[in-house]
Parts: sequence; structure tokens; C-alpha cells
Amino acid sequence: MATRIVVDPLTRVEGHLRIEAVVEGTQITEALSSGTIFRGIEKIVENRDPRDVWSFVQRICGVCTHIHALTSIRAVEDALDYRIPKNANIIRNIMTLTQMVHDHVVHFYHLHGFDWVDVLSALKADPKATSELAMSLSDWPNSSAGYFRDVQNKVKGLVESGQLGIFANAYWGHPAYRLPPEANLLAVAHYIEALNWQKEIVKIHTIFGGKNPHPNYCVGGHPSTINMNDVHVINMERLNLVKSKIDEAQTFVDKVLLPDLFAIAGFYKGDLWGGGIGNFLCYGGVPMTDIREPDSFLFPNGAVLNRDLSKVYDVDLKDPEHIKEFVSHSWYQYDDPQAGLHPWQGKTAPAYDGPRPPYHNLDENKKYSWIKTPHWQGHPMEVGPLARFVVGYARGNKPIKGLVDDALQRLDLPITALFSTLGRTLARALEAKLSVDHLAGFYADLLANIKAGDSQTFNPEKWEPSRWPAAAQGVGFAEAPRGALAHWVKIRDGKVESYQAVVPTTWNAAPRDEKGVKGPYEASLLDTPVAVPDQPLELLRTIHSFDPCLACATH
Ligand code: NFC
Repeated sequence: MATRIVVDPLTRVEGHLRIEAVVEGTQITEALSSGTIFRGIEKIVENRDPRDVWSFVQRICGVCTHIHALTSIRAVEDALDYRIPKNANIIRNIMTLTQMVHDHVVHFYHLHGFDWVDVLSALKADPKATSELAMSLSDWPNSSAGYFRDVQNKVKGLVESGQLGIFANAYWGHPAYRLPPEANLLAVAHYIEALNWQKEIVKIHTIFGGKNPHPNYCVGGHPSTINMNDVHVINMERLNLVKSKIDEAQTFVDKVLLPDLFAIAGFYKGDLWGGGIGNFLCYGGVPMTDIREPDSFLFPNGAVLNRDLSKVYDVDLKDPEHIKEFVSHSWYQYDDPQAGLHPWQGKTAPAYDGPRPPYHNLDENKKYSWIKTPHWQGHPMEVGPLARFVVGYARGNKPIKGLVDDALQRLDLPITALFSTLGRTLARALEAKLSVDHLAGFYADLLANIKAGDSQTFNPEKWEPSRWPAAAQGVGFAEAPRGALAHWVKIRDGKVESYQAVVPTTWNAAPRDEKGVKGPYEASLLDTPVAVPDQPLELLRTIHSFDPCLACATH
């Protein structure tokens, strides 16, 4: 008999996500992904000064807290052909990679960890055996039997009080949990440590951007001033603090995150479902030199179709045949309801005709989401760390290939294992490693450049609107933690004429297209098993593996 499961809201994500899945036996046979809130930030920025827009669109999200601002200023700079100083590019890269590492660690432990780790089983662990396990994995100092006994007692206290707090509302004891009690206790201890660690790494944003979330940005460069002799701006004392936070992050990724990833993945490597559509897209990001030079990107631009690693296609964000958004299943209106629009011609005209009280299930034959359906060359595409690693691997990018080959060898898995829920989680942790390894390099570049006498962070050349053309259009792009992000702006007479964002979770959480082809979340659920239909742990694991952000997706 078929049962329809509704998970709404799907928690441990940012924003409002509803998943409906039809389960027959233990198999999902139909799935719908819906963003259930409208925001309208693209409309709010119309007619504003393009130099101010970053600060509005940055509020699309407080999780990927800087990347919308960066993407926005890049869109305006592209429209005005506005060049930025070298220091500004380096600082933007440090901000981006800081966020990447912060975000991926928080996702692994706090947003996704309990899909793999059973907290209640940790209560049965032997602290001495947990200590031996921890020491066999790395030389991280917090590994004594006494330390794990203390953590266990803390969790026991919560359970006995009946108030599980941050550990409440999960399917503890579910048969899909596979870790022994000691591995569970180790992961719970690191959950708590990662909570403390994550508040430290964001200090890098506060130094360069004044605060976090939502650090400051500016069109034409970066707003911080560098002067080694001034106590009020970026000076050597603050740069030393940046370096110490980079070093701490490196140690945490190398000695905690990666050892935990490999230990946990070893128990789950037989569960290779959740692969989804098999199309992967990366706009490219983190330019070593300049955003106009794709050959210098840390994350190469490209698209891979049907899991075929032998072909990579170039992605052109300005080509109307490449990127289009459709609304055939979304609560928006276009003049031609079946046509797709390139974002420079894009439109955000809300038109809700969905369920009203008393609420009922969504209908896949009608409109059912506030998320639009983006396509690249006519295909729905998965974006995110797995997409970046698949594209990078297919491009033969050495650092990416090295990390993937090493991980697969350690786990004794074939390359096809990447196309799974576990593969997404693996790629995200490997990307934290790639990112943290490059942070120290960018820091060294910044210091070397300053020492060579260059302290410029801002280029005033095109700041004044009197130097702008009457009409211009531009696109800004970046690789956000959850995937490819781009903003398209049109400027007329010094004001924003139109603004469109196509966002990572828009790609991944999109409803099906006009032909009924499912979006990445929906497709990935079709081979995800559900052992206990009223406890859909595996469904959560697959959806969480994309690291959803609905605030971004609906924007
Ligand atoms: Ni919100 Fe963002 C969305 C990211 O998908 N990464 O564009 C950005 O959120 O976390």
C-alpha cells in the first residue's frame, strides 16, 4: 500500500522546506519539494542605487552570510567594467574560504551529523574504548577516557532531565543508524567542540568586514583600510589574529573533521543511494588573480551531464541559451507560462494559487512551490560541493583529483560512489580541507603584497555615477557553500532597473519542469529507502546532504 509522508517544516535547515514523498513498502516512488515562503528581495532593490544593493541582498541569508554581498558587488562591477585592487581580491577570497570552512564544519556536525550519529547510543559507550578509538584516528588533545566520561555524563544528565534540548526531536534507535556506541560518543563530543570552534573562525569576517553575520562590502574594492601603524584599521596585530584563526581552523579540519568523516563513512559505505539527477554545475569561483580570468579559479567552471566524467562543458552566464528560469510549477506569472527567461529578462511576479485552509497535500500537476525552476542548457542541475568536485575531477584539476582519489582509496570505494547521499557529505568535508589549505596561502599573499608597499583596497575610479554609462548590465557570480550563485543586474540612469538572483538552493530544491522532469532533491529521493515510514530518517539524510537553505532558494 502506498503511504504519503509529509515533512513540513523539514528542520535543521535554514527556512521553510516541505517534502512530500509517496512510500511503497520501503521505497520512495514519488517526491515533491516545496519552498513555502515568498520573500521578494529582488523587487525591493529595484530603483535603488546599485552601490547600496549588496547590503539589501546580503539579507537573503544569514547563513551564507557574506556571499550574496560579494556576488552583488561583482554584478555591479561587471556592468560598469570596474577593476578592483589586488588586496581586495585576496581579502574577498579569504572571506569566501573562511565561510566555506565554517559552513561545512557546522553542517557536518550540527545540521547533518545526527542523520548518521545516534546520541542515545553514545550513552552505552565505554569511555576508555572511545579514547582508544579517538587516539587511533588522530592526535587531537581532547581524547582521554576521563574527557569522554564527562561528555557522556553531560548527555546523560540531559536525557534524565527529560529535556534533550539541542538533541531533541530525532529518531534515536532507528535501524538505519550503523555506528557503534563509541563512534557515536566521539561524534557527540566533537559536536560540542565544533560549537565552540565555529564562533572563533568567524572572527576573520569581523576583522575584514566589521561583523558577522553580514560583514561590510563595497563596490570597487574592499571597505577595510590597511595601515600597519594605525590602531583603528587593519594592522599587524589584527592580521596576526587572522593567522591564528586560520591555523586553528587548519588543525580542526585535519585532526577532527577529516578523521571523523572517514571513521563514520567506513560504517556507511554500503549505503550508496540518493544520487539524484547526475547533472552537475559549477559557475567557478575563488579567482587567484581576477574574476575575469577563469583559468585562475580554485573551483573550475563547468557542467557535467549524466555522470559522464569524460566530458565537461563550459558554462556562460551571459548566454540566454545557458541559464533560464521556468515557473510552470512555481507560484509566479510569466507572459508565456511555459517559456524560460534568462535572468536579464527575468521577472518576479508572485501569483499564489496553492492550498488554502484547510490545507491539503500538494499536487504535482499544478504549481506547488515558491522556488523557480532553473535550467542549464535545458537541464536541471545539481550544485554544491559534490558538483564542484565532480566538475573539478572531470577537468583534471590536480588538488581536487588528489583529494577525491585519496578518499576513495581510503574507503575502498569506486568513483561512482560519489553519486550518492554519502558522496555529497564526503565532498563537502573534502572541500573544507581544500578551502582551509588555501586560506594560509591567501593570507601569505596578502602579507607579501602589503610588505611590497601596496596597501590599496579600494579603486575610486568609477565610484561616481557621473562616470557610468546611461544603461549597463552585468552578472556577478561566486561559489557559495551550497553551490553556484549568481546575480544579474540591469542599471539605467544610475538606478537598478531589474535584479535577479539564481541561488544554489534554487537549483537543488527546484520543483519539476514543464515536462515533469524532477529537480535534484526530488530525483535524489527516488532511490532513497525508508525503513520505517513514520520515521523517515533516510529521507532527512538525503535532503540534508544537500545542506538546504530555503531563505536563499526563495529570496
Ligand atoms: Ni542561505 Fe546560500 C544558498 C548558500 O543556497 N550557500 O547563495 C547562497 O545559504 O546558505
